[in-house]
Amino acid sequence: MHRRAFVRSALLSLAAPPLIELSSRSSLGAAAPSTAARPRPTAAQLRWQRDELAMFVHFGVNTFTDREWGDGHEDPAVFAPTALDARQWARAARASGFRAMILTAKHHDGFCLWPTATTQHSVARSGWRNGQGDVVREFVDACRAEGLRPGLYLSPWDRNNATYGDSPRYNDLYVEQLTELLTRYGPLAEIWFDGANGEGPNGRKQLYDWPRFWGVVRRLQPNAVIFSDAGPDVRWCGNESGQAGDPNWSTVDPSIVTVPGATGDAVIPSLQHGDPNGGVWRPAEADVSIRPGWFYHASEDARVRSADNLTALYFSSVGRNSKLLLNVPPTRAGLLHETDVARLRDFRDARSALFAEDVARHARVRRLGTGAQSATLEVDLVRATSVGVARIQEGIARGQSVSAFALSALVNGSWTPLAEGSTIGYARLVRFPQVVATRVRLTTTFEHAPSAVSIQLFS
Ligand code: FUL
Repeated sequence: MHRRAFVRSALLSLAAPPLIELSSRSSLGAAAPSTAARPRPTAAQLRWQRDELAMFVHFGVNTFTDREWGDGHEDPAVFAPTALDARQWARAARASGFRAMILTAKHHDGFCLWPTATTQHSVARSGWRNGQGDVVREFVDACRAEGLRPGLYLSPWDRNNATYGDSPRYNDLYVEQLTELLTRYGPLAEIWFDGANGEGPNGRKQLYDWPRFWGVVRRLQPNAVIFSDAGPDVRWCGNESGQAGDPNWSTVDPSIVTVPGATGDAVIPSLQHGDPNGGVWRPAEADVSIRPGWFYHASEDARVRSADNLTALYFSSVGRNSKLLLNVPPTRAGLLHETDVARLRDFRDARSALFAEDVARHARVRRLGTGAQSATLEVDLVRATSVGVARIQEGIARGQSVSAFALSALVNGSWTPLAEGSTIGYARLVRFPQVVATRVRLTTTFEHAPSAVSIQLFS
């Protein structure tokens, strides 16, 4: 099969609607507690989650100075990609099953990848494309051409700008930068507000006007989700290693992390786990790089994650009710490195092989009783079938409720535990030692009103 057709069919099977439905109590006619007051995702949050995979693109002066955090004193002339091709980034992303991509329009060094009117510290002062270039434009165009949803990262921390630390003036400038990005490039899917702020004891202390920044995004890009430690739409998962929490609730108590970069003992646990009784829907995004650094360093060419490693990340992010934001940094040429592209392809092939065929798709399903707080469904595979992976999903459009699950299988006439865990949410991916089973049972415990749960099984 032609590679592209093969990828498409694999993705369709990944995205196929759940085949086994464990209906909510209300549809069984029982008196179900109302779910009306429970937080639910907005349409934009649902779309964000269904992307499953987004590619992060860290690119800027650091690419050329071999640094991770530029100090803001870089000469714009150092920005000199020799063969920049954003279409190559987007093609690699799409071919590997990614559905969105986020570019660092400005990192902490303050260098802007678009010709901004707000500062001289931008591509307009570089020799790239004779100072006429616009990386953001090329990025957004490439995303659209490849059917990916574009998003932008605009670092609040700015080590170059003279107004930084003069809080009202810098906030005005930051709003101008945001406004340029939000008005020039068409619809954006996600705006990424980084919580990093490395101001030292003698550094200039900036007081950010978060409500104003978020308000500007809402007004100019109402369909974009806003990411930060404090959301408001999508929260950081609390680490940069692609590990969503377990449990991972998409609801949070918004009084714990109120601003990006907030500190305190309760912050990381709240980002990692959310709160089953939280009053706000704010799912977690798991960001991580395919290399040790966020920016490209030739010295890391032999340290690109393997397909197995990436697949493990997929299980610890998408498979734990999160979304994987995987950084793949362009080289000084302005291209994704061939090793990284090959690993992305291997990652796609590994997923296609793992999720090739849902062996439960023709199975008979029985409900073995639905209590107020738990339910069991039994999948009759009819004949002995190898099973080693399960994909369990909750109908999150109506909220999240499962707090525990257990999987078991009928193997050679006896029921054998396969796996157990906590939350499900959008998706829970479970791997267990392969068994040859004739039946599989899934028992779920609900924290709130029962929700619709579905399962797919793979060998
Ligand atoms: C961090 C930054 O300091 C890193 O450079 C990188 O951008 C990462 C995604 O977020 O906070």
